[in-house]
Amino acid sequence: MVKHAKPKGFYDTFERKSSQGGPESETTHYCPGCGHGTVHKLIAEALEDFGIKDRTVFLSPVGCSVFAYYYFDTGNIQCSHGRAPAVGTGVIRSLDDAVVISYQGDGDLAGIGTAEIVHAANRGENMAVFFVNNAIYGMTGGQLAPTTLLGQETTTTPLGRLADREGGPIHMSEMLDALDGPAFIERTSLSNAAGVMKTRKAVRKALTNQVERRGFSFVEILSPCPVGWKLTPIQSRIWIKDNMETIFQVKRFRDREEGSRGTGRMPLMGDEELKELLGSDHGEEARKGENLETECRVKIAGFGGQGVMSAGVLLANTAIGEGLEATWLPSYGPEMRGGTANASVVISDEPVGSPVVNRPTTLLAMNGPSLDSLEDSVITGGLIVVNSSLINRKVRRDDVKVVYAPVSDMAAEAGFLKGANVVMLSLYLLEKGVPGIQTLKTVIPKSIKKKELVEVNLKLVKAAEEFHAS
Ligand SMILES: Cc1ncc(C[n+]2csc(CCOP(=O)(O)OP(=O)(O)O)c2C)c(N)n1
Ligand code: SF4
Repeated sequence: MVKHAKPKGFYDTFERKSSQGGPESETTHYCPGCGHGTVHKLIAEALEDFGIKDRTVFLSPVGCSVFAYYYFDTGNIQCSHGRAPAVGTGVIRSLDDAVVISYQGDGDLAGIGTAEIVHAANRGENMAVFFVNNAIYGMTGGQLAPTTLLGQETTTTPLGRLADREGGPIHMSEMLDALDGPAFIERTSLSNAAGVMKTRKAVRKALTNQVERRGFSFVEILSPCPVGWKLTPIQSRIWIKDNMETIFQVKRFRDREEGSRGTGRMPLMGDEELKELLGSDHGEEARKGENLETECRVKIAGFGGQGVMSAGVLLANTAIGEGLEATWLPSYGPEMRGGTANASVVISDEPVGSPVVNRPTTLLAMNGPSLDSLEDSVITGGLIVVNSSLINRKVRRDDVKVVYAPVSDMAAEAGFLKGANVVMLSLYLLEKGVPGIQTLKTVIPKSIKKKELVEVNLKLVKAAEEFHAS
């Protein structure tokens, strides 16, 4: 007996909001005859049969399938248009055991996210990509997509797509097959029951590859959009067979037994490599007796050319050199030089959740405009170090600790004005104690490319030490 039931990869009920304000629904939001429902079911069945739904992270795209997170009982992330392969890269590289599914339409994958999919495939990232190609932008009303057939009428090509005007349809499977990275590439079709069964197999193959860590798998599925095509569901299936399949050849392009050759399968940098890179003992020795009380969120701000970015990199490297977690996030003003710029550095004992610093625990203000714009953002009890060579006023707040230091003058006295950033950074380390100034001294020779500048920078650290001790 064949039993038809909703696979356990789906939620029992789809608790999405009704657009009419009515009750929640057990049905999907897809139009009758839409291929998304079929592909969803094939994936949900495989998740159940393979017992992997609890370790699956499902990436919903922008497009008609944006609401996939209402259906799949998995981890879910809704990604910006076309960016699912980039998000998936982050997920798979940080969660060793995850099964990552990137589910994307043709506007999403072949139009807006062309770069992301090509590079993820080239790197052989360990993810399964299901590319639902319905030759149209379905959600937004049926505009031309990169995969629209020549002559096909869409709302933006009412007289049909012209090669001379819009270019020809992009063949994504063939394009990715030109790369060394992917492990598995197949194009299937939902034109009839046999095609659905082949799609089922390809979906399962891609997910098996995921579980076995074979790298990047790509399944392109020719799929009906009856509403966008202005055809009935049955006419749509016939249209796929007669039109899409003649342009997009249904076949298996690649099935590499040994899996991807890309870097997606390479281990990330381990402790030993980090130690070698940073030349420090990566932790215990340097931090003896020290504890980081809270997450440190540091904003280093000044005008372009003052070295705020490199000070941020040095700070993050110094923290990493002590076995701490650190992120560095640059923010540039509109001008390269003369405009304002700031670097956000987050340092923590734990992995850092976000590199964004809105409420710094410390502000290192290299110039007046930076102090003016960021003074109020510092948390109560925080620290502000002011470059008094360039900032004439005092800090207005009385609920933060303030250190005034003529960092530009100190750097100029040492014969290297550009090194004011290192003086500033050193003062921060001396104030906080963690990461330690000794670690900075080991990081400077590794980080500063121009060897002739190493000595003068170490001299600036010393100047800061003398200032701090005075
Ligand atoms: C950055 C951005 N640009 C444009 C849009 C508008 N938009 C929403 S869905 C969509 C088309 C999606 O088409 P496709 O990927 O083919 O999926 P389908 O709806 O056909 O399944 C577009 C352009 C958006 N939401 N975000
Ligand atoms: S517009 Fe097309 S792709 Fe979107 S739900 Fe309807 S049939 Fe499916």
